[in-house]
Amino acid sequence: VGPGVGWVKVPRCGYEIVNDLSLTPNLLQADVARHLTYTLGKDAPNASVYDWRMALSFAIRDRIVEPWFASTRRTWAEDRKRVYYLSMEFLIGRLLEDATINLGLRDIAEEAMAGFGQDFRAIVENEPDAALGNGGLGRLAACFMESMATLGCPAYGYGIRYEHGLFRQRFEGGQQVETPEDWLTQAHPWEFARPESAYTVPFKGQVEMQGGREVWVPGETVLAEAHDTPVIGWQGKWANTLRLWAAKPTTLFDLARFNRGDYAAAAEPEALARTLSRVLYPDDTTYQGKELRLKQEFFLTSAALQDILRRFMARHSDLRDLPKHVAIQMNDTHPAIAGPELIRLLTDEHGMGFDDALETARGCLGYTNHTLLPEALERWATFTFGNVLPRHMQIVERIDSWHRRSYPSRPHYVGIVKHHEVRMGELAFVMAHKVNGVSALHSDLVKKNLFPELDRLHPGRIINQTNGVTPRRWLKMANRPLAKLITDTVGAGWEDDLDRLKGLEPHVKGRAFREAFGAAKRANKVALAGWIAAECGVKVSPDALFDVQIKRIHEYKRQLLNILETIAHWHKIRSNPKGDWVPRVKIFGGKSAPGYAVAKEIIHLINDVAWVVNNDPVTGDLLKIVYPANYNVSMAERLVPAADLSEQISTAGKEASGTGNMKFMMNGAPTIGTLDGANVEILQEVGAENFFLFGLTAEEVTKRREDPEHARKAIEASQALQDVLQMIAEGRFSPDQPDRYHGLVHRVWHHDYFLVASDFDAYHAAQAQVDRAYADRDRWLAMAAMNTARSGFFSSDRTIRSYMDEIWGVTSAL
Ligand code: B1N
Repeated sequence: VGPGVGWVKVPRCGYEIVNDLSLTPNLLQADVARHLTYTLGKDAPNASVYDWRMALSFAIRDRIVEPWFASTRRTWAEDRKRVYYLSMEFLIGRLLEDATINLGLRDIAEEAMAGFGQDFRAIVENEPDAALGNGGLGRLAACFMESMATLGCPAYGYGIRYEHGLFRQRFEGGQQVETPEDWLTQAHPWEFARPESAYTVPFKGQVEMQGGREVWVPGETVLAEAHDTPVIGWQGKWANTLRLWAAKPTTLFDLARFNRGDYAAAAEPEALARTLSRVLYPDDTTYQGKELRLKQEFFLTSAALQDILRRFMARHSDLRDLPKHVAIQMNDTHPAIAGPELIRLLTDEHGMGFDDALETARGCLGYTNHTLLPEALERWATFTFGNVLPRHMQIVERIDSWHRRSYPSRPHYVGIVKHHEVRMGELAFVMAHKVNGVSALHSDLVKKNLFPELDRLHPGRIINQTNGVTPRRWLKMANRPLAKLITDTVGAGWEDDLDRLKGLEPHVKGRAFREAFGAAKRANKVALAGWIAAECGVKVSPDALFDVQIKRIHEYKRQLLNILETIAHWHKIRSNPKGDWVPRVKIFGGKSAPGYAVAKEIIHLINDVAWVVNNDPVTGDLLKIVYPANYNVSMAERLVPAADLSEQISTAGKEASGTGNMKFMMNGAPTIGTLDGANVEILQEVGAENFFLFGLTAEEVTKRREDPEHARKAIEASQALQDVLQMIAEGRFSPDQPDRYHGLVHRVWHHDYFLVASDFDAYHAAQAQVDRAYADRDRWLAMAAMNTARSGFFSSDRTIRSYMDEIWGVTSAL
């Protein structure tokens, strides 16, 4: 059925459908039993947890389909503008429990499964994490999808259906070992394959002049096949689509080559096709100029744009109207080929003039910058770029000269093509009508340091959109004890109106509420302690302070600072074991990029220190260090609700925003942190009395680096740091190989780019302050509760509303 044909208006887009069913456990049980029997072909007595999980997932998915159709129909009927979020990463995690939460079926599902003698938790945990992303950038895309659905913002997410998501991490002798992740070896019950929605994506070849026109004659083609996963919003009022492309071979050129007897070449497209959507690049905030990555980026972008134009043309004929109906957001520069590709489609395929095409494309496109780190800024050698995308190379050069001509007299003009490289940041900037950073501080630095000249040429184009996280997954679902306390205190409705958490503030003054808050936290800590015992073989007390740093391992995030300070703390306890110490559990989680040797060495050190400290009878329960392997979204869902302290200690100016910091705040864990990324705004919201601030500011960092002796001076001024470095250098934590960390210690002394030494004493002092605050339990609980109460700003609903207003020009359909 085409748009508007045979469509009956469904009031409020399926809201009633969900609630009218007033689904009881019995009704849901019937659905589960039906799917178990007829979809899976299993008899209940022989069904495994996997089978039950599949049956329940299909039963829940059935509930999503109606609101999903209703949303699509409504968007067509009202001819609404749609948002297209293009991202190489969607770190969505598990979907089953989240779906039950948003449909209001969480408890009903639990009861229904209990009726079959099945444990709902075990079923939920049987689902593999969909790890189609590295870290914050990918998880942000997933939170945005959920918020767009909640807000009734008509939207598609476009990404790649990687066969293998982010690698699995194991530790062997304390060192990271990577193994492939294989979430798709099991059936994926949430997606619908759409073999009828497939597009040909061309690569390579050459551009020929034919009848006075440039014609791209590709050398290879690949088929992009759509796989749709519905994304349901809070209370099932709206659902959008996450459309992931799988690469399939086209036989277009195979046959010709095959007939010519060129069998190896005939097999080439097939090999290329299979590789294209095979694996996610495991780099986070770094970048390697690999041809396959460029092909993946173009594969995603071209398929998405063809799909977008097809949808537009089904209803409209004048492509100059595209910006009225289409908003395309580029999640970093990874899909920045969207600018030239849209121009190519508009000119080469639809006959529009270049200037009109450029204006039209820019009217649609927005660009989000997520990092200032120079090693993350994509730049492709013109050789590679021109080889893989010869027509786009011409178009990029034309965009560049057009832009240069518009601003002829600028002495500091920054070109898109420079020193035989295509700079994707500049390209994305020029092709976007809005460019945004992801926190107030970061957006400021994007203006001042990253694109100063482009900002002067296009004042007002750069804006800020501070990140956010979805409170449905990160509070309602992950932290049931606290969610219940919040509802009992301020009533329901905070889930999609998070500013209502402010209503907790007056209650924080009452002892009873603080105790209830403490009881919720303790329940989460008891659960985590059980899991840690099982996972790491370490016994930890739920009364100890749970101090958590979970994120990718990166020098700028400074896990090294944390472990060095932990050693100093251990050393101090040992010098006075009878002292009045606050017991602490240091929890680390995170993966290193496989080729990032320095990060891997930090992992090794943390594990080595953990082994020595955990086996030290002198410090005993006063200090434990745990580092569960394979940190991912579902591990974060366990750790965040149980955390007492949130470690956000990056070198100021380096963390664009952070989003973990927001999750901890929401879950009542105060931050120990630097003035970096969104920490600045967290501090502003929560107040200095509820935040442990330390360290150099971004400006001070720049200044400090001018002194080539900064590290030596800082170390010489700090006895504690000297002792720590001495112990490591002597092999105290690596008795089997005493010189193991000589390189690491040498780097702290002589190449301390991220200023670990310069911030050490301030961090050490801030940690002592944390201990004092925690020792006063009542004061601590008030701080923790204030963090939750003042976290409303960090809902991704606020972020998405702002994107809708300031970038996309779309309104809610609800
Ligand atoms: O994006 C997050 C921010 O909260 C983090 O501060 C930021 O580090 C993160 C290349 C990236 N920036 N850049 C990346 C990821 C993969 C890749 O291949 C770069 N990730 C971030 C959300 O805004």
